[in-house]
Amino acid sequence: MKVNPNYNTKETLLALYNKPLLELVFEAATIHRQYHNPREVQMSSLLSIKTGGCSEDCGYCPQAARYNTGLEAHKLMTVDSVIEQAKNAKANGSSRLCMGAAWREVRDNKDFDSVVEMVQAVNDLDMEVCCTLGMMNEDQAKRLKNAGLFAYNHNLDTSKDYYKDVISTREYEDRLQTIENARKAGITVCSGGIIGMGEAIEDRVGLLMSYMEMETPPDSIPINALVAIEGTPMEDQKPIEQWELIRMVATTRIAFPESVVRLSAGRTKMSMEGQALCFMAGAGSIFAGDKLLTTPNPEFNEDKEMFDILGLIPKQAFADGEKPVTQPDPIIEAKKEQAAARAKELEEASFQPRKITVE
Ligand code: SAM
Ligand code: DTB
Ligand code: SF4
Repeated sequence: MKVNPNYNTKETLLALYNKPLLELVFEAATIHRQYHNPREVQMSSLLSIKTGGCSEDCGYCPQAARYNTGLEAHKLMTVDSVIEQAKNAKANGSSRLCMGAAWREVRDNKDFDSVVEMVQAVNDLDMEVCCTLGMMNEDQAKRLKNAGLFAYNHNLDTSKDYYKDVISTREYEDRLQTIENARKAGITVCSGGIIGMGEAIEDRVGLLMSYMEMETPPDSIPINALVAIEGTPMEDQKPIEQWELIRMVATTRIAFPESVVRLSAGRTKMSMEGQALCFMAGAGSIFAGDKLLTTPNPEFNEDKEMFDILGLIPKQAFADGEKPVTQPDPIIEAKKEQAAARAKELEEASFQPRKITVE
């Protein structure tokens, strides 16, 4: 993954962001066509596998336990229901499934074992599997990779400077470390941010600078507009204009020509023309399906109609990288062996001929 050397400083990136809008879109569209098929757009579906009750204080998030957002918390979904949802997403054209958990971090417990099984099962459906589970260490990343994980989503959300105004329960550095752990395990990195949280333009550019400074920038960069949720500290944030989202997509496209830019949360508030400008300016992916994690998103049907009108085609799975091979997971295999041994014991016990004593 390479970066654009013409825009690798704060000053040059800021000047780019502030270019006359149509000039910016034109430059982005030109670069997009050099590196990507402009008709192809990846459809990625989100699935909240564990909802709400999160211990973190992310100021935008409906799932933080400390805010009264009226969201109903749910424990981890079963592997079978995840498979059902994945099949439905695939049938509707999605080539990637991103499973999100309202966790601060991954813990080595039964729930994580189930997530590993979910990754194996969805990879077996020939879909790209992505997870967003909070912070994780290197061993956990390796275990997910071994299960067939294609991508890990872990957003930096905003600039390093503005981060402390948004979240106090973790450091920017923690996020960078998790991204590094995913990368080291050979998992592709999906990392981006949110605009409309009250940040300055410099913070939007600062977010992009954080990716510029990485050894390798993210393979995909989601650009979200804040979904202002009642009960969170950001409930009163004024909605951004769609032009700002177009500007951010275009700037990201130009700065990271090889990465996939994902037009993420905020599409329900955009017109089809606004989205069209984003695709023109290099958005190569969307979240598809009537729900993001907990908030509404355009229906599959609406997006199908938009794709038809704009002449877009859904991107095939693994067009940008080989399908990971699912390897047996030692912990799950050991559990299966234990369960089989226990079942055998029970079976043998129930076949013991009963002693009949004749009086
Ligand atoms: N708990 C994990 C974490 O924080 O990395 C994964 C789930 S978290 C909900 C995933 C991402 O969703 C966040 O990093 C944030 O960028 C995005 N997000 C959450 N709430 C949002 C909102 N109200 N508007 C826009 N994006 C939001
Ligand atoms: C990303 O950048 N946006 C997605 C995904 N990665 C995990 C999440 C958006 C969440 C919007 C609020 C919600 O639906 O809860
Ligand atoms: Fe929401 Fe993730 Fe923050 Fe938890 S860690 S509050 S789920 S964004």
